[in-house]
Amino acid sequence: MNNLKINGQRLWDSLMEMAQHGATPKGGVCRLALTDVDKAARDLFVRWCEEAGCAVTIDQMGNIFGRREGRDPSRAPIMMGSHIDSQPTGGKYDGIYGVLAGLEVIRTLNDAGIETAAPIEVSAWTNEEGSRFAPAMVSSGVFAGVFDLEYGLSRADLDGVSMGEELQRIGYAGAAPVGGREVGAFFEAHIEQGPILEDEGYTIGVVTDAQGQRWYEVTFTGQEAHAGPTPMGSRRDALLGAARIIDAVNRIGLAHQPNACATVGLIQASPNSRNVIPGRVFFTVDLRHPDDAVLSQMDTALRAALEQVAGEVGLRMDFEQIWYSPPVRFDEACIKAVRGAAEAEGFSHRDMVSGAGHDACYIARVAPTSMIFIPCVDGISHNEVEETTPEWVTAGGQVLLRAVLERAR
Ligand code: HGY
Ligand code: MN
Ligand code: MN
Repeated sequence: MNNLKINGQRLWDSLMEMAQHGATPKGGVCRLALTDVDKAARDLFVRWCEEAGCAVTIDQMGNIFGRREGRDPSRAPIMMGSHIDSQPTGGKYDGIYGVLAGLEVIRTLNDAGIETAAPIEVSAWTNEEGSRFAPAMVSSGVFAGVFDLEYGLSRADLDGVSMGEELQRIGYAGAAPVGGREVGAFFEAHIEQGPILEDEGYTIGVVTDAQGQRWYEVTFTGQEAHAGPTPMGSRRDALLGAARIIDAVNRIGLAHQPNACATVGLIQASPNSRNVIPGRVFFTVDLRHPDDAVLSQMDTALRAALEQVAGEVGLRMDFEQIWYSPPVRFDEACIKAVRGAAEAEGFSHRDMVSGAGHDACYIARVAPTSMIFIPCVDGISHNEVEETTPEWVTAGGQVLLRAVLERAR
C-alpha cells in the first residue's frame, strides 16, 4: 500500500470537467447553492460516484454521500469531502477540490483492488459558502446537530426562496436523516485561499485549527428625501450611516491584529436613485479571529460603533448576529495522520490555522477531523482567477489517500 499513488491527471481532468458547470468568461465558476448549475454539478458527481461503484445516499439537507464498502460494515466510515457550491465570482477549486480528491482516492483504491477494513465515504455538503443562503456551513451544521433540520430548510435567499423549496425543485431533498450516525474520521482537502504556503514555499498545510467567525445583518432606516432642497443638517441619510460603519469595521479589524479580519461584503441601498437621500440600507458584517476572547472584543466594538453612528445620524437600527462559529481545534490523531502522510510522501509541510470556515469545522464536533491544504496562486480565492497547479492538486490528493488509509485499515 505504501507506494500506492493517486492518478493526478484523472483528478485534474475531473476538476476541469466539473468547472464547466457554472463556468464564467473569466475562467471561474458561478455555482450558487441549489441553482440549476449546482444541480448539474451534483448530478455529475453522483454519476461519477456510481461509476466508481459507490452506493449514493442523499439526506434531507441535500448532502450527498458516496459509500465504498469495507470488509467490516459495522465499522464507522472514514469520510472525505467538501462542497460543490461556489461564490458568485468563485474559482474552479474552492470546495470541489476536496470532493473530487475524495472521489480520486476511491477510484485509486478501485484500480488497485484494495479492500479497506472500514467503509470509505466521499461527501458533498449543501451550501457551505453561505453566499446564496446564510449562514455558511449550514448543512454540515445540521449534520453535526448545531442547527435543527427545520432551521436549515428555512434558510432563504434575498428573494425569499428557501433551501427546502430549492432542494425539492432540483430533486435533492433526500430521504435520509441528517446526521445521527457515527463517522470514524473526516478529512477535508482544500486550497488554502491565502498566501502563506506559496509565499513560504510549502506544498502541504497541516491544518490544526480554524478561526472563529461572527456574521451580522444590519438595517439602517433614515428618511428618503430630495437630494436638492433638503438641507444637510436635517437629513437622516442611511447610506452615510452605513459608510461610517464600513470604515469602523475596517478599523476594528486593524485594531485587533495580528490575525483579525473584518469585512462588509453585501450592501443594498434603497431606493438607490441618484437624487434621493437613501432612506434604508441593509448590509452584512463578517468578523473573524482565531482567539474567541478577541472575537468577543471585536463584537463589543462593533455594537458600540453601531449605536454611536445610529445616534449621530438619526437612524433606526435593526441588528442581528445571525451566526457565531467558534474557533475550532482539529483532532490530534487526524492532524498527526496528515502530517505523517506529508512526511511519508516527502512533501514540505507546515502547521497552520485556517482563515476560512469549512464543513470540517462542524463535522469536527461529531467525528475526529482535520484538513489538508494545498497552495493557491497568489493566495487568491473567492475570485474567478483562483488557480492552483496539477502538482499541488496531486500532492494534496496523495496525502488524503495516505491519511484515509491509515484510519481505514
Ligand atoms: O466564509 C468562509 O470562510 C467560507 O468560504 N464559507
Ligand atoms: Mn470552501
Ligand atoms: Mn469559499
